[in-house]
Amino acid sequence: MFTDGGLPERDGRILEKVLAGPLGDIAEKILQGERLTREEGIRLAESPDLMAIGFMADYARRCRAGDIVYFINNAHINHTNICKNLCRFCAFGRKADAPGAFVLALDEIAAKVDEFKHYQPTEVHIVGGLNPALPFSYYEEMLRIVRRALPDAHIQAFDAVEIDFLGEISGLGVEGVLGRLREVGLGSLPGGGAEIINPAVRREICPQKISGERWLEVHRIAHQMGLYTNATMLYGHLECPADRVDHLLRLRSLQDETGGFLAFIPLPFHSENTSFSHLPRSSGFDDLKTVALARLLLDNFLYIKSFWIMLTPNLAQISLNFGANDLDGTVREEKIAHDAGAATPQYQPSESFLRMIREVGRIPVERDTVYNVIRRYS
Ligand code: V47
Repeated sequence: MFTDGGLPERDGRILEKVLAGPLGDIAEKILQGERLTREEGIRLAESPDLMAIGFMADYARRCRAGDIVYFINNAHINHTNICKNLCRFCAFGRKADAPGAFVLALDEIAAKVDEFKHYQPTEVHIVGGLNPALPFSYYEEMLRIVRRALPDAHIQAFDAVEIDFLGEISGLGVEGVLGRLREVGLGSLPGGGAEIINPAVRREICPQKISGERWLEVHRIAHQMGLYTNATMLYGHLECPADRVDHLLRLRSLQDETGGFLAFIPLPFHSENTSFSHLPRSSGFDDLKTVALARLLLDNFLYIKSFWIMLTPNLAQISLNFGANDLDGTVREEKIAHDAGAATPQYQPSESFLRMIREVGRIPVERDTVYNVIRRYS
């Protein structure tokens, strides 16, 4: 049964309570489809009222993006973990002579992609460290190999930090590199490397990494060239609520300018084997609030993705009621979170996504990277 506002009756009763509570003015703006300010974002980020925030985010999700929840049949490749940046939050990157350092030779990448052929992923997602020993031709050849083996798969590869690095080592600059990589199969950029845009936090957690401004600039260039990208935020380390809000607002501004972001993915910090191993994992409460905050502030993003590998399948499923509408994918092999202590599996079959999505009463859709529908399930 529905009330006049189009909400189920039960939701109407909850709405009344939210409107009468301390976040009522913000809820009113969400109902009117109005944009939230920085101050309102900070009030949400600091509020303990998870249920009210989740209710608003779920409402915003329903209005903006409907009842579909997406997943993708994809495969990840990490070609090297040797990295010159050695970010303090990262357990994956290491020096060339450190135990466990690796580089996949091009024939090893070819063999890996050959294995992928059995399950025909529609996306190959590639990221790695900034390895000074690899020439630009390695990256071009890697994409050629993937494209030759899986001509129909979309290649989402190299985050903005890697693209900036490739621009430097090749002398081609960001635009030159993106142009050359696109010729050999690059389809879009993943959202990694954003961390937290605030330079003071960045100095503590990743002093060698490009600035947040530069990260945004690389995405701006990609968007201007017609390449879609994703955006992430690494949270649960040294940042404060205002840092999260400012980060999201910078993404919102760039999206207003270019419209080139597809999905936003909040990434909960995993601390094992990092310089911050004394920090606990973010709570489930904080994870859900962060998803909801993103849905409420990022009013120009259609897709809020809960990366089940980092969030855990259970929390990722609950997050579907807190603003998320994408669970990412089958993945198959994941090193970045697992090196930092993630205890989730590295693979989930499509059937698991169908179950997770149906259990919360939503409609599962297998998508490709740019959200074309591959199959809508009843
Ligand atoms: O760039 C690194 C983050 C990112 C840790 O675009 C960590 O669809 C948690 O960007 N704990 C890589 N996070 C993963 C990534 C990603 C994942 C899934 C989908 C997409 C997409 C992008 O992971 C890194 C960094 O921001 N990271 N170390 C850590 N210890």
